Amino acid sequence: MSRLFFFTVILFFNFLFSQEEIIVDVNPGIEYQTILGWGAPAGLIHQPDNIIDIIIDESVNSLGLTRLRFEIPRREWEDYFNDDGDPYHINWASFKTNKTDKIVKKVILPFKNRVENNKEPFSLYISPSFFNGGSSGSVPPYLLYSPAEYTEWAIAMLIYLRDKYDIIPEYYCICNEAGNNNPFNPKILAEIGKVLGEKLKEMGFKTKIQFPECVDVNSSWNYIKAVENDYEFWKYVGLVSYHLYGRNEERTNIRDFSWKRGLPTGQTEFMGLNVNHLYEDLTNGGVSYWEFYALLDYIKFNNSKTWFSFTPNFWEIRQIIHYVRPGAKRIESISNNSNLRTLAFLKDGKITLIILNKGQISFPVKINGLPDGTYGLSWTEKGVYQEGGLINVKNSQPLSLNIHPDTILTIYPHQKNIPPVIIEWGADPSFLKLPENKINLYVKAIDPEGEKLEYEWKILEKPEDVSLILTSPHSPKTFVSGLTKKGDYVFSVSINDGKNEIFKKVVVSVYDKNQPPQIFDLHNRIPVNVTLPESKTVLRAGVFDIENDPLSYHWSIVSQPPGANPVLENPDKLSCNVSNLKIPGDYIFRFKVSDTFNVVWEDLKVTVYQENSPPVIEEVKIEPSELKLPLSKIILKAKVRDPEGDITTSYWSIKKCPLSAKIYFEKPGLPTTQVSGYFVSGEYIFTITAIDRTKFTSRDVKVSIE
Ligand SMILES: [Ca+2]
Ligand SMILES: [Ca+2]
Ligand SMILES: [Ca+2]
Ligand SMILES: [Ca+2]
Repeated sequence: MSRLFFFTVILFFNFLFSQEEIIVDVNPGIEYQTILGWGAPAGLIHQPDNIIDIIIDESVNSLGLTRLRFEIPRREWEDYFNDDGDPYHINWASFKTNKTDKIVKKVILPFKNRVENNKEPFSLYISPSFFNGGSSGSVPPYLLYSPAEYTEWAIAMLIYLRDKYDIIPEYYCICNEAGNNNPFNPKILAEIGKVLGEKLKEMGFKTKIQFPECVDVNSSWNYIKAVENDYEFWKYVGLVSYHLYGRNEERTNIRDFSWKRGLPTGQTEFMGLNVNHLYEDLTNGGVSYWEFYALLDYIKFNNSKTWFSFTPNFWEIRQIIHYVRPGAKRIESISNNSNLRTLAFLKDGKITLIILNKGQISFPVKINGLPDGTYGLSWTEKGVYQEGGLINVKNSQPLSLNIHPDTILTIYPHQKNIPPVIIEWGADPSFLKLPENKINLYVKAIDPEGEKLEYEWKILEKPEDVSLILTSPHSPKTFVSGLTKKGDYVFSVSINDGKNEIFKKVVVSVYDKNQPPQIFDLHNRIPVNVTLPESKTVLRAGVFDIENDPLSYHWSIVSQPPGANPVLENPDKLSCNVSNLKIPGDYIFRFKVSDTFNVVWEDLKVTVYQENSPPVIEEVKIEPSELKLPLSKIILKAKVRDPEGDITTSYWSIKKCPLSAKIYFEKPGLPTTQVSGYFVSGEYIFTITAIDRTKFTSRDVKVSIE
């Protein structure tokens, strides 16, 4: 240990007296938020099957992520058609689960198992999207205007996840980015939140509402202010979250408001995240959850998407989140030079300190307030991860270090010998096409204690009757020859620091011919559901080719309703506009892609629905006919009809009533409902909204009680 300390001092010596020393004071007496979880990119699901498990492993075990977001598959779960028009009865046949099952099996369970293997709390939240212009499609009006129907839609998913997979989300966000390209607003969220929140409580779900999750901090703050006095709503809110895509000056307001109400905050989406965002969110935003959205923010794929390396962002952000685990409290740490930012965290009586120097000069630093003990030292300098061995704090002495330019440095409590950290590994090239039959396998690791590492490569799986030669199986890099048959070859490398042994697997696929392109996420949008007189949509596909061959696309019409004459405007593009969909019925479009060696295709059905007219509220009756106090209940009875015979749902709300009256609907989501409670004399206006698949109509019912 003393040898390593000596090494560290020498390492920093050259820089040591270059400038005046900066003082960093760590003060565990002042505590801020508790860290609850670090979130993973929602896009994990879109990665190729053969690489997803490796990405999840690195995301959980190296980067330290513990949280996932699940977007309800909107084009599949109950979507365009309401299940049965009764929000108090789930017609399970209308709730399609293929995609949900795939996401749970491919991402959520493997991720959850890894987090729980580390004895850490896994956390999940649900956040459906309703973008008018997105692949999700717009919100169906029955979800927007009937909080009872929305509640059924959400609860059905929670019941499904619980009963089938034993998964219970911590939070439910009603709309991803409410107000951004969708018709949600603060009042609608609060109305749904109250009904959903009460139902969750009643059914014994621990799930709380995550709110408002707007596109940026300032819009989120406006949403909060719009409903800040609606305490009935706030009692169901468990997390205040925001995205970062616009103006973000109001972070401290959101933080202070939330903390005052005992609520944690979270940053839950931005593409292009770096360590500065994390710092701002942890300090000004006071976040307890911080979440990635784009996988590319920390992973760099090779051209074939068969392998990846880590970006400098991965290592810089890892300097914080790998070491600061759920349950840690952020505590005060102050530097007397604003160019040097610091973060400090307390867990189990031990302190982790992070120093961020994003400037171009190095600084000598003196750190006060670290408890006596042994600390590990690691840093990422110009995007390169490095280990500095161990250092000791004795007799409450300050610790002197030098922070290099463009460096994020972590001083963490060293509690036991730590296994080597793998920086990169893989095969080069990452796959082979016969007759090529040789590759290089490589791994690069460093040990936190600076221990000498030993390597051993092994063959785990190979096709029969193949003999492979590994030229240097005990080196970080080895050449392998003899991959002469097609199939998957699985290698493993063990890395041993004398006390811990870790393993990595490398899978090399050998093909005997060019591989066809893969089509994914074939869909139409803008709009997703076409109802006349709307007569156009956009056909979209995603394609991936492992050899990165130049690709050509072709959309065509396979079948259409009699008399139809749709026009494909740009059939040679990935995204093709189709117009003149003037006849209702099913249109089958074919998307074909060629890499010049292979042609593959998939078909997409687009249904065009007949023109729709809104439901009609034919009559409303009130019982009793004599409305005289004392009165403890009345019954509202509406008769709703739809000209096309669509499934309709309805929702009752109170538009106006005397201030001192306290009344509530027994079943506001049914045409007939009892209204109970405490009535006083005065004027009451009840509103019923009747909703079919695309339209709604409302009627006010005025009642005088004497
Ligand atoms: Ca229903
Ligand atoms: Ca070690
Ligand atoms: Ca190909
Ligand atoms: Ca209708």
